[in-house]
Amino acid sequence: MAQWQEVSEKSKLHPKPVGLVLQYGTAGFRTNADHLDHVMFRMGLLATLRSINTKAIIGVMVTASHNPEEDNGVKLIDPMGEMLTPAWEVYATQLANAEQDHLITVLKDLVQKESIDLTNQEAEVFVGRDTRSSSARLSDAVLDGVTALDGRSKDYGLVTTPQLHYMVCCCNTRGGYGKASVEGYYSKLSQAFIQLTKSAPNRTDDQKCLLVDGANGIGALKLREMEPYLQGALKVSLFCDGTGGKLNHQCGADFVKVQQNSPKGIVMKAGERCCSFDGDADRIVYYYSDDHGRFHLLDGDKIATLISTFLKELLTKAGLDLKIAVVQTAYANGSSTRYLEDTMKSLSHFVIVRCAKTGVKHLHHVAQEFDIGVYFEANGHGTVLFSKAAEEKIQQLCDDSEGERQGAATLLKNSVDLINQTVGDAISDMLLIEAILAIKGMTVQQWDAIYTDLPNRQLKVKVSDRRVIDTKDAERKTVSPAGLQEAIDRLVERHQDGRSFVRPSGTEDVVRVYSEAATQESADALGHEVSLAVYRLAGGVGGEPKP
Ligand code: G16
Repeated sequence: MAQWQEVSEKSKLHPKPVGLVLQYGTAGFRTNADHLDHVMFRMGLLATLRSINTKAIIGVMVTASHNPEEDNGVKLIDPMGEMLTPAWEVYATQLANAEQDHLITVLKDLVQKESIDLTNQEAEVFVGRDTRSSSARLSDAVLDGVTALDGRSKDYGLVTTPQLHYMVCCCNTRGGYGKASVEGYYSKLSQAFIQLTKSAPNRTDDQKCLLVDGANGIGALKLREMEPYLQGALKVSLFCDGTGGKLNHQCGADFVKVQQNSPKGIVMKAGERCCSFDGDADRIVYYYSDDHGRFHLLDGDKIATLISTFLKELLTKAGLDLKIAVVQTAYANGSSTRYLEDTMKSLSHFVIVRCAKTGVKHLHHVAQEFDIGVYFEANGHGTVLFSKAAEEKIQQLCDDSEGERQGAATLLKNSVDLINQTVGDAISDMLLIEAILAIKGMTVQQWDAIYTDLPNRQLKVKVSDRRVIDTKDAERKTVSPAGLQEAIDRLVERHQDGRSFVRPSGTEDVVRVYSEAATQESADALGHEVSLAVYRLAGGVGGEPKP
């Protein structure tokens, strides 16, 4: 077929470094940007085939999110704005790793397995990119891949990852989810936010102020663009806005969460509400500094607690019997799980709690099982899903009820409109949190006081091949290498309220170690001891971890 000939010729312009092997990870491919040109071209091919296969628009986002500036990566978006389905992750890995002379065979294999008819088929791919210096040329490589298979493409240029997810969903629902443009996104979210905050009419200017760390990335650009749409309902002071500093360097949600400290150089007044986005604006964490200058972090667990409590209270007021669940990962602080499972129940705010593997794709999937699924990773990546039936019931109640019930139903309806249900979205999450705090008349300190986090620590260990670590039970236990879980169990026993697990990262070449315990000293010691066990039993490199 002439088409294969053309793909083969064009792919030579995007040569694969011989022998390079990459794995589709937690959120797509991710590595140093210099090694990704062929991957991008091939993901353009893959997205085109997926588009034919699903008869829908597919998205390709060029970003390495929280990773350093010199890395890059790609996230693939399925028709309803969700992450690429797992079966196709396997094809993506096969394509990315095929040597040049084997590429067409792998493509033909995929076409045959998925029974894709390439004759007279329409395909369309949306492409977006973050602010990394390598992103423009890498997104050109994606576009080349789409063209090679005669697909159509639309280049959205600089957008946040959640904005591209939103565009894909809007188009595939023929506008049902909203207007597929950045203006459509800004209008939809701003309107919902303005409506919600009307229920909190007496907010002072001080209460409307929020300090936002844009991680020197795309989130900063887009939030600045959005500000006029908010019509003063939120007063944002933006720092790390990309005008000076380096992307994700000593700033951003990942830095703040892992270091448990504020971004370098930020001046926070005591009690001031602050938040940080990550490099592609799909994660958010909040924090403040108290009267004694102590830093307080409100991570994804606190966010999930705030949102699920708010929704549960509204459901009760509206008299709606909808099943609400909170989905967490092994990283969820033990105190948060206890609060959700026990304290909320005792307050008659019963929610179901589930644990999924790391990666929003896993949490999203579990959250879909419920009428309302609130999912958040502790690192601040998450959103809320409403089933179609739940949305219809909420709408019906808005139309048919009156008084307090209608008031609650309207707040629920505006919340549905404010939430980006396709994927975790720092801007949408930020607005929802701000609206909830305003409506409940809550300060950041009062929110923080809902429960007290157990002290915890996250560490990284370098090993020669992180794939030697295999896990089970939503990553809470290791099954290999032999003896590692037993070692962790023995170490955990020595610490009051101790808990620890290890897992290979799917975005960086490291093994992640998590530990928590009754005191910070104990959590730190446990983290170090477990890191040493990983280093010794899983082929550590570069010297033993230091305390
Ligand atoms: C990605 C995923 C998240 C995950 C994070 C870290 O975030 O989307 O779900 O928690 O990586 O994953 P890992 O521990 O496997 O490296 P982002 O914001 O970097 O795209």
